[in-house]
Amino acid sequence: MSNPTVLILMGSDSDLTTMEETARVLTEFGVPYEMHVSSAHRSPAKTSKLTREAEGRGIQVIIAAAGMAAHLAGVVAAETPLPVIAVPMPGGALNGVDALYAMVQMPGGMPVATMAIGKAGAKNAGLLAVQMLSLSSPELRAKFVAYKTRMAEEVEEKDRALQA
Ligand code: RP5
Repeated sequence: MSNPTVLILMGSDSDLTTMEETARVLTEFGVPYEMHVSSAHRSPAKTSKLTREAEGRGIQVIIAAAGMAAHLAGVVAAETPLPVIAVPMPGGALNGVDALYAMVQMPGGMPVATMAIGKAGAKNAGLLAVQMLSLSSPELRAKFVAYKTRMAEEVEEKDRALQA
């Protein structure tokens, strides 16, 4: 695979089953990515190094997934000019609502694009990264338009089946 353009970070390997959905989407669109377990709290130096070096390595979008006290996306955004997409992980006492609130409540001046909790959010993080990269890639844009057309056709088929 060519050089990664998307960097996926997750706070724990327990987030992997959810974040495989992001990887699946990027693979489907042929977007090269790199995935690391790196925590804002448990391995701050590693997280900082991966973030600071990302742009110089050709990364264009960073996706950060974390659960509970989910600071990962925020600390990543603090150290890079790249756009950051946040994915709240389910689990913990509040099953992802805690992570959602942590991620969506970034102070003014420090945006992260926060997705839904869990697999839907992980899928959409991949798709939003594709859309961002599409701005400078007509080929990727065409694939995304085809994806949306296919989705509409699937809804149509389901409706036809319901009417039959
Ligand atoms: C967060 O705490 C991780 O992103 C994970 O969602 C959650 C629990 O981590 P583990 O205790 O399973 O490693 O930092």
